[in-house]
Amino acid sequence: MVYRFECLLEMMSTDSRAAVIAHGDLDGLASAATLIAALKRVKGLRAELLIAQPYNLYTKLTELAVKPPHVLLITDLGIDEATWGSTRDALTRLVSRGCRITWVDHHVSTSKLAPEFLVKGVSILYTSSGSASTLAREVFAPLTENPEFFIKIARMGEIADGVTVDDELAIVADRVAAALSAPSAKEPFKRKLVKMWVEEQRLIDDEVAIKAEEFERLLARKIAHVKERVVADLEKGLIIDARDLKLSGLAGHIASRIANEKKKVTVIVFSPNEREAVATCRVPNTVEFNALQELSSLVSKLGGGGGGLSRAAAVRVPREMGDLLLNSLCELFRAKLG
Ligand SMILES: [Mn+2]
Repeated sequence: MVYRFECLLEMMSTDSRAAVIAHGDLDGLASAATLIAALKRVKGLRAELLIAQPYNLYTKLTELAVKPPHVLLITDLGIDEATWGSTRDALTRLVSRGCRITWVDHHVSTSKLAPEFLVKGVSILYTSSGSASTLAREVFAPLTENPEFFIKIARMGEIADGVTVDDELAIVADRVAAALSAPSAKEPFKRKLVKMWVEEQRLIDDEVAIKAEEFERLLARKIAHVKERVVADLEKGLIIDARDLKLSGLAGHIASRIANEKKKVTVIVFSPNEREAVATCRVPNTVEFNALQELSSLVSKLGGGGGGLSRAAAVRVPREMGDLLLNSLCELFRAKLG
C-alpha cells in the first residue's frame, strides 16, 4: 500500500488538485493533517479539506464531482452500510473522471466491503489494530517536512481513539479532543485547526483552550443534572433516566465521565428526538462487562438495535418503549452488576 501511494505521487504533477475528506474527530483531523502535510512536502500540493460523517460521505463525494480533484484521500471514515450504495456510485463517478482515491481507515465495516473498492480502482490502506492516525504516522509522517511534529499529531489521534497511552501527550490530546466536542466547534474551527498544524506546526492555540473550557463547563453542568436522575445505584452499576433532559450530543461523554469517576458500569437512557429512546453505556476498566453484547441482546427482544464496542455501546428503541427499556436494564444490571 505504501508502494501504491508512491505510484500515485509519481503520476501527479504540482498543478494537480488534491482533496482530503476526514472524520471530524481528533483521529480524523490528526490523520488528515499528516496526509495534507505529506502531499505538500512531496508534491507542493495544497489539499482541500472536507469533513464528513460516515452517513453523509456520499454528499461530500458528490460535491467534489462538480470539479473532481486529481487525487482524493479519505480518512477515518467507516463505511456506512445504509448509504453504501450512494457512496459506491459517487466513488465510481469520481474514478471514471480520473480521480485517484486512497481510503485510509480502521473501521471493520470498511474492510468488509474492501473487495468492492478494489474493483473500482480505489486503494485501501487499512489497519485492524490501530486508528487512522496509526497509518498516518507510519506511512505519511515520514514524508512530511517535519516528521517529528507530525508523529506527535498522529499520536494525539491514536490517544483519542484509545489505541495508545502516551503520558507526555495525553494532556494536550485531551484538551484538543475536548475542544472538538464543544458545541461551537463547527467545520470552520476544525479546518483552521488542521491548517495551524500543517502550516504553523503548533499543537495548540488559545482558541483550542477556550473551546476546551467551554466544553468542560457545559459537561460539568450536564453531569450535575444527570446525577440527580439516578434510578438504580448498584455495587458495580449505575442506571440513569435522563429522558427529560437535553443532552446536546454529550450523552456518551457524560456516561464515560461518571463511569470512570464511580468505577461503575454507567448507562444513561435519554431521548435524542421525538421518536427514540436511547441507552448509552460506558464500562470502566475496573469492571468486566461486555456492553455491546449485553445491550444488543436486550434490545433485540424489544425490537431495537444498536452498536459500538465492548466498553462503549449504545442501543435505541422506539420512544414509547422507553419504560420497558429501563426496566429491562434494571433487571440486567441487578443480575450482573448488583
Ligand atoms: Mn478513528
